[in-house]
This record gives sequence, structure tokens and C-alpha cells, in this order.
Amino acid sequence: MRHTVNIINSTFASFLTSWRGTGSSKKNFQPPESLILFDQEADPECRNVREVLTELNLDVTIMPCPIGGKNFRYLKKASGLESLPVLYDTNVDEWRHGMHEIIAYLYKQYKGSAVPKRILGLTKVDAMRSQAASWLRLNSGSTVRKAKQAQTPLTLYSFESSPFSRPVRELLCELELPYHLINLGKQISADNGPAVFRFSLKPYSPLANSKREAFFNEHGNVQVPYLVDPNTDTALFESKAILTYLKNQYAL
Ligand SMILES: N[C@@H](CCC(=O)N[C@@H](CS)C(=O)NCC(=O)O)C(=O)O
Repeated sequence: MRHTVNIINSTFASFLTSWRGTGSSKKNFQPPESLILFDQEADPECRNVREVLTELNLDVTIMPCPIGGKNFRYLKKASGLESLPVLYDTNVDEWRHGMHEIIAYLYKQYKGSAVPKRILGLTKVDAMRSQAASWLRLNSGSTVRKAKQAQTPLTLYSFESSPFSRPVRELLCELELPYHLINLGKQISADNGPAVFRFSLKPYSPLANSKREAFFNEHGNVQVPYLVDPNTDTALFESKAILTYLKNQYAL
């Protein structure tokens, strides 16, 4: 029951942020080396950056920086920066800091365009709504919890507005576990609806040559969250099972 309440609350958080971070570009380009985002799940500016990453269909390695954690201290030492979000693009050895700088960089570098007005126009009201979404989530994903370290980063398939994926990202952040975030945003109308009940009568078929299609070919459907932990050879669907797994495996 508590999990159901958690998911309903997470769905309201997605409403508050107007379901930004649901749709993804049909382009499938990924840079050779993963982008690295120093991120805090509950931070409103970090959320705006993750929304854009979903929209551009870009994958990223998340370095969670919860309050009180060692990653934040490392970031301050390595870059001299005191606040989030921070993006490091290994491909060109470039650092970008703050939501506006990072979003402009992502559009220029990976879409070859300026930031669209719809995103440039993110107003103070949108910022307040993103902050309200974090409050609604009781700031989950903001503060470090004692945890074991993972030798190798985990992989999470998700998209930013996914109500089922958010609690998993919050816990990964609190446990300070780095992970590859594979964005599987919705690219065509057939992608709409939950995995068990698509809003279409036709059999589900994702966009050809997309990450969704690769996932579909491997698993027979597309459903997020999906977590892969190479440290224990574990791969899991179902948000509740993933949360239980992470707590049992890593929380101290
Ligand atoms: N019972 C599953 C439900 C997961 C679910 O329905 N996820 C949605 C996204 S929030 C999904 O995968 N939709 C299908 C799609 O995006 O193609 C869980 O708790 O993880």
C-alpha cells in the first residue's frame, strides 16, 4: 500500500512539472563517451537538465551528489564548483555549470540548434513548480544515506517523468550509487500508455532502429524502470522489487 501511495504521489509530481521529460527525439545519436552529470534527484535545476536529456534522447552517467555525500565533496575539489547541476563532457573535456549553461550546451553540441523557446521560456512559475514537485516528494533523493559502495556503476532504464522510475532514482541518489541512465522517452504515439495497456488496438511496435526497439527485441516489451546491476548479475523490472533490492543490497 505504501508503494501505491508513493507512485500516486510521484504521478502528481509529474503533473506539477507538466510531464516534461516524457517525449524523446527520434534521433538516436549517443556520444562515444558517456556524458557525466553531477546531479541531485530532488534539485529543481537538476530536474530541468534531466528533462532535456530525455527530450534529446541522450544517455548520461549520473554521479549522485546528495547532501552530506562524498561525491559532492569530490566535485568541489575537482571543479571548484559549489552548486549543482554540473555536466562534464568527457568527449571534449568540457565542464558546464548551472541549468541554463548546461541546457544551452546540450542543444548546441548534440542537436546543433539553439534552445527552443518553449524551454528557454521556463519561467519563475516553472521553477516554483519544479521546487513544489520536490516538496511533494518530501525532498526524497536529496540527502545521503549510509550505503555500501558499488564496484561498477549500475544501469537504469527510465525517462524523466516516469512516476514508477522516480522513486528508484531517488533511492540511487540517496545511496550515492553512480549509474548509467538510459533514457527511453516516448518517441511515437504507439509508445503511449503503461506497458501493460497501450492506448492502441494494434500490437505494440516501437520506432525502428531505436533504443526502444533494441529493448523490445531483448525483453518482448518496453517497461521502465529496469535496473541492471553488474556487481551481482542482477536485472530487475518492477519499481517495488527494485527498491527492495537496492535497500537489501546497498543500504547500511
Ligand atoms: N508495475 C510496473 C509499472 C511500470 C510502468 O508501467 N512503467 C511505465 C512508465 S511510468 C512504462 O513502462 N510505460 C511503457 C512505456 O513507456 O513504453 C512498476 O512498478 O515498475
